[in-house]
Amino acid sequence: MNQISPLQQARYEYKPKLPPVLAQCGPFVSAQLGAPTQSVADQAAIKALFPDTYGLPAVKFVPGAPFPTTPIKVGVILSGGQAPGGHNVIAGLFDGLKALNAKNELFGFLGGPSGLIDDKYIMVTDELINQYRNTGGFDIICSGRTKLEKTEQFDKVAANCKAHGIQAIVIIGGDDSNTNACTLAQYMIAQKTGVQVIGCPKTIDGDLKNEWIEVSFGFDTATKVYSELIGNIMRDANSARKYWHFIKLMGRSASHIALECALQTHPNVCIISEEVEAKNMSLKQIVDDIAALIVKRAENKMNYGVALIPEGLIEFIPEIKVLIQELNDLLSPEKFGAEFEALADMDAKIAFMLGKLTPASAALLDSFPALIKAQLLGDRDPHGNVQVSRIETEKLLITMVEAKLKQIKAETGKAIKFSTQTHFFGYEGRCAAPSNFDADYCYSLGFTAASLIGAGKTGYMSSVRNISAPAAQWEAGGIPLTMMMNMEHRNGKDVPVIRKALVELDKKPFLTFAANREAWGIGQNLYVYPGPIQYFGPSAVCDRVTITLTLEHA
Ligand code: FBP
Repeated sequence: MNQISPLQQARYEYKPKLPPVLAQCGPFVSAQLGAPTQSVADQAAIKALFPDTYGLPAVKFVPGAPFPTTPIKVGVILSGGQAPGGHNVIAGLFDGLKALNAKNELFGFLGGPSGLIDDKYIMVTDELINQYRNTGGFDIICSGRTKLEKTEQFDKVAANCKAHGIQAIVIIGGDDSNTNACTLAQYMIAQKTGVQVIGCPKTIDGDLKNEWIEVSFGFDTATKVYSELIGNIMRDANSARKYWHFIKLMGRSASHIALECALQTHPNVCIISEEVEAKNMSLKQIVDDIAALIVKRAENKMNYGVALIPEGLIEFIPEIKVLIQELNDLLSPEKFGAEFEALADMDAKIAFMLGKLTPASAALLDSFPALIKAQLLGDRDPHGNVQVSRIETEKLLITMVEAKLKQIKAETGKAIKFSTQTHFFGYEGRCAAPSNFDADYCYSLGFTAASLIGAGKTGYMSSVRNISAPAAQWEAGGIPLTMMMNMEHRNGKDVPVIRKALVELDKKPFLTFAANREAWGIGQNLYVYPGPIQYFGPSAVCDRVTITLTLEHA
């Protein structure tokens, strides 16, 4: 039985595009060095913590004389949540390493950082990688969320590298994983191991970006998949004209995904968490605004609509943020964690917490439907924190809007029909077959990582720039990991971390949305139906980049 779909079979033939410098010279390029860099903030503290990698210059690859290389061994891991294109990063890395020296070897450590620590790996070979070219998923070596941050873990990694003769590690991950890559690079220099560490920017959330990293890979494909699904739902809403669809979209913290999908599809409502925080909006205000729009549309005989809700919203609503902080604190092992866990059932747990929270937070928790209370008090993450992504914000909003509409009816006699459907789009897009953009970008990131290794660099993130233009105009190079760092207060301590890029309210993507949302809110026939990702056909359809990237670099 043929287990490969016809599309996957055809995608094996796709040849990802490279920035011209790599397409012409392969990994035999010269590293043109820029001026010394500094971290985005807290320069003195970051410099003290990363004395050997701080201030390194950014690197741009230019054509250079071939340099002879002796064979090297390299390890690679995929870290954190899946993002379309991860396999192509490994393919680009593999091809780049083999172009440097056909005897180079690539170790694929299994299951994320834990594979590197526990020395679980497979060898990446031609035969293996060829089965995964241009495919979605991380299943070639799988991923994991173990945090690689303790010295004992670094000691094990160094010992494993020494045992195998590995001279470089490539960490494909988001902001946290690349923060750890930065610490590991400093450790490897301080311990004189000679092991280079290179990062690659991954996450569908799109929140690992800056001047040098224009987007993290996977954002393009994931938002195209979600926009297709949203468009399909919009068409259904516009056909049946009887439901309001509340759609929660992944994005652990930042609202880039919701914003991009709104720009692609023109929903009636899209909440942007960063705006909620900036305007200090309460949950009640958000609900009142949605209810007001529902009433307005109903008055125009439109008892239907589509609302996009970012997954991270709950943590940006000021009073809920306080409640969550209090819960995290009260449920810590130092406070009442054990006592709370020992309670017989959820009712007892809720009563216990209501007695411990401040009056304002207790009143807020008590006002939530039972389902949300249980989700707020349910399983914690490995750090003991509330798992906000499991909270069904879309259902909470619907319940509160229903209550508001009842109140309106009681006050005005106006009965508003409000029938709902809920959706959560996240996993549907994380392992999709990469768009042409992500296939090209990821392959280029991996190939650039091989070139950085060839050029002897460590403590760098692979950087491919000018990516809103066709690949023939892309540039390749590296950015020091320390450049993206600042100090943040986490779990009671000041720690160095890569700064997360949230939606900026004074930049074109948000401003474009803000200028149009009122019209989209009350409009009829303003929905856009993007349809599925196209892999073959006219370039205007197949190679289109996200609206966010286009607007940011217009
Ligand atoms: P990364 O930041 O690790 O790329 O993960 C992104 C993400 O998809 C978020 O959007 C989401 O909140 C989270 O992962 C869910 O992760 P999990 O499936 O491990 O619960």
